Formats: sequence, structure tokens, C-alpha cells
Amino acid sequence: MLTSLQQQKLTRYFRVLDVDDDGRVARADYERVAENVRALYNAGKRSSHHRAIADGFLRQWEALRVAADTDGDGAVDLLEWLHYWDVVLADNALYLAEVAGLSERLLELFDTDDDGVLGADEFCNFFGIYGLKASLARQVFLDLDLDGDGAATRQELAGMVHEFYCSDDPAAPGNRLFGPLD
Ligand SMILES: [Ca+2]
Ligand SMILES: [Ca+2]
Ligand SMILES: [Ca+2]
Repeated sequence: MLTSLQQQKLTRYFRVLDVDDDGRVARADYERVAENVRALYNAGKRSSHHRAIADGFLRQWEALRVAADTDGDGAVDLLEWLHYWDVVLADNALYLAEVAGLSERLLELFDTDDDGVLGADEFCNFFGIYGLKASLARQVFLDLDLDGDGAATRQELAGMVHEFYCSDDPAAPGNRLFGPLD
């Protein structure tokens, strides 16, 4: 069973992924994010780099669709999404794969200066591809950067992701990984 804090956090995450704001997470949302990442990297529309980015996002979408679109209508609605996470968070192996995947993906996509950590500007890019404001990203980053060194390491990211999914402490900074809760 998801706690009410987990439901709030996962609902926030759902709203972030629903880039076109139609109340469902679907292929079109992932395509839009892939396009934003392409623009961020300034990759040409037909370049192999663009293909690799787009393919990566479409693979993610396919995996989510197969696992979470239980009524088979080609989109994941909020109830399907919450049910999916209820299952994943109750299964240690599934959970570990998700968490490792998310923090690795954040570094892989956004550590553009290749120093192995996410800086504030890189974190802003992460929010940016979902159409979220840089000012919000900076505020969240300050919050997450507990030791104040201006960088989020792989280990810190994994900790935030873990707090995001699992913490039941309303004050845990990782709760706001995808922005403030309503
Ligand atoms: Ca959508
Ligand atoms: Ca569905
Ligand atoms: Ca970096």
C-alpha cells in the first residue's frame, strides 16, 4: 500500500511526465521530452545522436506501457500509474532496478561537462526538458544539495531518488526531486 505521502509524490511525478498536460502519460509525452533533449544537445534532427536519444526515450515508454497500461488503451492514467508503483515498491528487485536506473539516467543525460556529478545548471536542464522553470529547479537543487558543495554525486542522487520513492518523512528533501508537492 502506498502511503498518502507516496501517493502525493508519485502524483507529482506523473504530472511532470505528462508534458502535454492531457492527464495521461503516453508516447507523445516521451516524444516531446526526447525532442527537448535533442534541442538541449543541439543535435541535428537526423543525426545518430538524435536517434540514440529518441530510441532511449521510446524504449522507456514501451517498458512503462507494457508494465503499467493495464486496460490496454495505449496510455497510462494516474490510477494505472499509482497501481504500477504500488507493485514496484513492494518488490525489492523491481525497486532496486528502477532506482538505479533513474539516478544513472539522470547522470547519463545531464552531466554534460562529464565531471561525474550534477551541478545546478545541469539540474536546471533536467527540469527544463519537462518544461519546468529554471527558478524552480534552482530552488529544488539548493534544497537537495545538503552539504552545499554545488554538486550532486551519483551517491547523493541515489539517496534522493530513494527518499523520493520511499521516505515517509514529510521533511525529507528528496520528496521534492520532481518539484514541490501540492
Ligand atoms: Ca500526456
Ligand atoms: Ca491505460
Ligand atoms: Ca557535471
